[in-house]
Amino acid sequence: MISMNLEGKSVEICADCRVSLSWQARWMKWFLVLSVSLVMLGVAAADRPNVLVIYTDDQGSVDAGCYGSDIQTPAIDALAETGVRFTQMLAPSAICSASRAGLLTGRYSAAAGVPANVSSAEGKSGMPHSQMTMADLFQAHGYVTGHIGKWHLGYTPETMPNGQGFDYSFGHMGGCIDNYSHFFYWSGPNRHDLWRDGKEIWRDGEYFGDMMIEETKAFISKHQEKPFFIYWAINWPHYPLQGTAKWREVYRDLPHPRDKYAAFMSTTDDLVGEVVSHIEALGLRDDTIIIFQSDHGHSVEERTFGGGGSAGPYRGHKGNLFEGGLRVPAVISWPGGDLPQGAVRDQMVCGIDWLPTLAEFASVQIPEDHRIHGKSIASVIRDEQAASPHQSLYWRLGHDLKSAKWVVREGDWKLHGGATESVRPEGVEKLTGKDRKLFLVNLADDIGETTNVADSHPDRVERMLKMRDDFEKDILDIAK
Ligand SMILES: [Ca+2]
Repeated sequence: MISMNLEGKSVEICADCRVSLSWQARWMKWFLVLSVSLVMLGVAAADRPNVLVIYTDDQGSVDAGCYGSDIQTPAIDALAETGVRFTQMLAPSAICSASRAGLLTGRYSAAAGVPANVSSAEGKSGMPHSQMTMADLFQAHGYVTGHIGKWHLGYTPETMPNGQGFDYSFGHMGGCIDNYSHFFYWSGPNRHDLWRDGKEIWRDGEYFGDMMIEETKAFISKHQEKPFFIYWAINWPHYPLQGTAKWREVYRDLPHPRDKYAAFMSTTDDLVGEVVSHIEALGLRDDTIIIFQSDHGHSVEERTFGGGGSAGPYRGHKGNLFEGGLRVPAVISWPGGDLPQGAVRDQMVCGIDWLPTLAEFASVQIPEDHRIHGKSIASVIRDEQAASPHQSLYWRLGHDLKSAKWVVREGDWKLHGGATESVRPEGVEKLTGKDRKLFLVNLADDIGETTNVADSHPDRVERMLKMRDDFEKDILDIAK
């Protein structure tokens, strides 16, 4: 059963009845946020900043110029120069759907009902409709909300973007597409996947990057008088690596597959530059909060030729919970918001923190009885001496704890359960059976997570296992 407390009235919805109750559920979700927005009339919608969340796909931990990369990303670097860059921004998960669910709900992805990837097939559900997303929240506070790009959180009317708080949606619903035909890019029989507001559209042969720029710019132009909230989930540099000829030429001497990945990453940066320039040209830059972040670390899958991206000093990659899977390039820039510029923050923060942080910056109140795990990092953004709001964090990747990968962080300590990896850095020992069961590191001593010290710290392992059980209980409690 799902229990919602609405203006003092407790409403319970049978989990199995969610589909048939979809419109009732939608109204209830809306009332949940509306009941708060009514008391927030003191801040007029027009006085609120615009929000643009740019969420790239499979961009490696250090794959941007401002992180010391050899890949040219002038537009992302400019956001860092006009804002705050993070060295320890941890993705809500190490795979696509779960990371997006964590970002959009401010909850641990397992608590958002998406502990793993959801199906890319039409007709299959994804993130439960009952979840309150950033878009629901901002929409209820007078924002016009738009989704551009990748979704990968459900392929039914109520779990597609228009069912999850977005006034407008343009993009693909599954995990990835060929950027010219817009067919799902995976093994087996494939199918077309391009949608506008829940209706399939065909744009044969048109480059998806150009279409995303056109759509994002048009949405901003159309809604420049009203505050807008845009979730621009750029489906790049996720495979297929389809950068432009200009950048392929620039990187032609790099080794395969870094050459193709670098070209695609710089092409991704071109998209960001085009949209930021448009915001500037409209005179909206000071009033627009821009967040730039990757959904998790780089891929080592076959379809990306086994690599191309870089985790820098970190072990791991997409699909595992080593730092190379979780630590992502991340920047916030809001020139009119009196935030530091050209600043760097090393505190432990997480993608689930953006919902409460943006809510604070935009004077959008989260309903008091609505439970999230993210915490506002406004103080960290403003002050390099401020402590992380998190003493601990938790990740579970997989539906069943017994077979899932999970991680508990407590300060610099990190306990892994079920750890696996497809590729490991040169010189690092292969994980043993014992390592795969429990693997303890202190990141202050071992940022590369090379050595399991669980045997030397049995009390700490015990304590962190107890913390895991408590996190799991809390997740179960929210999911009830
Ligand atoms: Ca991804």
